[in-house]
Amino acid sequence: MRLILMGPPGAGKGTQAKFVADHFGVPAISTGDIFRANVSQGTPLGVEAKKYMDAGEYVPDEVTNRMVRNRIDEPDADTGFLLDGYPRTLAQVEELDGMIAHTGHRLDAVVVLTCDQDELVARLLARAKTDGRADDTEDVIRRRQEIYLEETEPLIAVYRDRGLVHEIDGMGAVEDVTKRIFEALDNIEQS
Ligand code: B4P
Repeated sequence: MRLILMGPPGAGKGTQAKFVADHFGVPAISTGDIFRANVSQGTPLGVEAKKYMDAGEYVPDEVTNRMVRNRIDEPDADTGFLLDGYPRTLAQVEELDGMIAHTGHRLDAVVVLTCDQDELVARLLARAKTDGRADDTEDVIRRRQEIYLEETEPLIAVYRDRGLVHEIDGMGAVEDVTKRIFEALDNIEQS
């Protein structure tokens, strides 16, 4: 199973990714988590990514694409993967198309989590209190929402044209959202 999980910041991508990846027996690959791990270890990639993440901007495509390509080449992704937070730009879509074509497989589905704007902001502000993420301040949250609308939301139409999009209501209890995702995906044909 080769899946993408999309949605605005706060829609529940990271929250749902683990459950969905476990259900299908594939690794959950979160570009945000990989960047954050590099930031906390102080690697050159982390130092580069931190400048963008702290401002709510996207890390440049070249850096992000190289990182995902390396991760997908690892053996645990041979039978599939769930991408959480990638692709986020048109250039990343094209790059991912190339990566998947290279393996002789195809993308099976794109899950788009939807959520009310007020609820998105409330969730991220709540996380700011518990997790202390540098990009969960009100100004940066607003910038992340803006950039999502400009750069990432248009990708949904691209995947919709390919017949891959499953739009899932991300409001309500976490386990209810998970159930909706499973219902949508359990009967799709896998490559
Ligand atoms: P991400 O880590 O992907 O951050 P995110 O969009 O905020 O989503 P996340 O998965 O963390 O949160 P979720 O909605 O699950 O990216 C961070 C940054 O990394 C980006 O801004 C960018 O700078 C960089 N980056 C990442 N990928 C990139 C790419 N491809 N290209 C360029 N740059 C990239 O959860 C939010 C909160 O809501 C949590 O506290 C959770 O507990 C809560 N929640 C979830 N579901 C809920 C529910 N049903 N009810 C109540 N609360 C819920």
